[in-house]
Amino acid sequence: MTTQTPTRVALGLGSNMGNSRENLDLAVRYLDATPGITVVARSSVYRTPPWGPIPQDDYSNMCITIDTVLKPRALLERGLAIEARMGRVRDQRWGPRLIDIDILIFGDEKIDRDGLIIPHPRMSERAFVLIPLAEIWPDAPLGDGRTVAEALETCPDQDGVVKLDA
Ligand code: PH2
Ligand code: MG
Ligand code: MG
Repeated sequence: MTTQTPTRVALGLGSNMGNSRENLDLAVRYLDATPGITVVARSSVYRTPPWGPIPQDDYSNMCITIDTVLKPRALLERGLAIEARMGRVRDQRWGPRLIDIDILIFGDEKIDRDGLIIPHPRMSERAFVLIPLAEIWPDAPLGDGRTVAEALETCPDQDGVVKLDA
């Protein structure tokens, strides 16, 4: 039998519908219950102003790191299945959501294929991603030569991101 070496992966989670804290917790539990996925670390939860063109409620955002033997596409599909099982209905791009599970970093892989782009193309400008991720994996490679901690030095809009009580 061969044993595969797991890959360290960063996921970004967000919710701004229903009980956002519970939604984040449940998503982490579903991920951790997935064969081939082990949750390694979870950040604090942050209240963050909505980013993008659509006026909507504040988000709760957090990041987790996992070790996984799943391939990127299988991990994406597992995230989508968890979103669907939790009742997410997809309508507006950038719009409000019950739960969003995004693959941010997958080892040092670079992928741009059939809608799956890794590292996540917009994370280096988003305080609601970088601040929680820097808590648990400051050295994470963004794919552009910078680490998460380095990108945070120049990232805009950090003031609106507020850590919630544990
Ligand atoms: N996700 C979006 C759009 N805007 N804003 C915040 N603060 N947090 C998010 O997770 C978020 C967003 C679409 O994925
Ligand atoms: Mg997203
Ligand atoms: Mg998403």
